[in-house]
Amino acid sequence: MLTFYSPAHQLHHATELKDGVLMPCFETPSRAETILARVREQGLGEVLPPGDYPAERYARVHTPRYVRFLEKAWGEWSATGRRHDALPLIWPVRDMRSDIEPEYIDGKLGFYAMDAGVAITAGTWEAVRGSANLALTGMDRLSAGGQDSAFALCRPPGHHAAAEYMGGYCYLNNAAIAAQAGLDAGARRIAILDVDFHHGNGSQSIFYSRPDVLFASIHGDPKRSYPYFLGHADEKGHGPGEGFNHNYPLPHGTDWYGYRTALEHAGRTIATYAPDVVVVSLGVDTFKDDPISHFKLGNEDYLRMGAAIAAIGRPTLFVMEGGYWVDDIGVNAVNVLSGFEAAR
Ligand code: 6XA
Ligand code: ZN
Repeated sequence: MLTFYSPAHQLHHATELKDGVLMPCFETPSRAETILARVREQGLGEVLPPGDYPAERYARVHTPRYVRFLEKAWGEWSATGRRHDALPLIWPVRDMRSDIEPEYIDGKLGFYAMDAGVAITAGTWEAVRGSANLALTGMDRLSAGGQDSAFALCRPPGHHAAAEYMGGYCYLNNAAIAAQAGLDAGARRIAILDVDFHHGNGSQSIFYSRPDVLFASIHGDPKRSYPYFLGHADEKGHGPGEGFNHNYPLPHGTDWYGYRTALEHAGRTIATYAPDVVVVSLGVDTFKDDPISHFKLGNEDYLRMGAAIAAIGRPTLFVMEGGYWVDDIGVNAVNVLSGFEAAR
């Protein structure tokens, strides 16, 4: 399997507000480097750089004003004399206006964010672009034919980012950008299977009213787990998208036996949909030792997860999302890919 990787991710290392305290993000550069090392150690296949793409490609699923904000945010923040990470501190909830973009950067940060887990630093935009370009390059290779799977080693992750907001370490939605690129290259249907511990609220939101991208997510029940405000089982899609959104919220402490049932159901649902490509939002924060998540999967379970994804039987693009127990992140992520290949 081809892996797409770029060192640009190293330009983004940020702080987050967690438990009421400003601290280094759990989402660190060492995550991607550990996965890359494991890809090489296991001889998974060639490691290739991304292509370059114009911002218009991101604006196929994000609004142009949001993409422009991401590009300019650090410049506007640092022009005020601040050199530390830019974090939002006010958010437009419920009946407040979301049509008028504030002019001042402090207003913009809240306007385009869902939480305080998305600091913007001097290198964030370069890293974020690089990450989206990996997903685009992976999808382009699948669309060109001759490859049946690829791995975009994306960092920062993407699945919490919606058309017009960032959140949960995510800025551009890499999986959604790739899915749209697949359609733009001629695919009729794409499925996104999100196996990260956290519900992929951004991916759901982007495609909620569309039948051409089916979204299925297995995650910690939002009644108790981030992102709290989306990811319930009764969210089935809207209008032409009705019936194309499938959420599998599972309780804290879910182990492989509980997880497998949901995964197999999601796999059958996707196989019936017969997509031209499956995009897997690959988070391994379902691991038993993950410091911010609450499932109980073990190292070997990720091999089984890969085999279950292979059973869907479609060309597959893996897009890296979460996973914060760095000691095992390489083994777990590459186990999914090896399990997939062994079962193909
Ligand atoms: C809140 C925790 C964000 C969750 C990030 C994640 N700062 N999403 O792993 O998949
Ligand atoms: Zn996650």
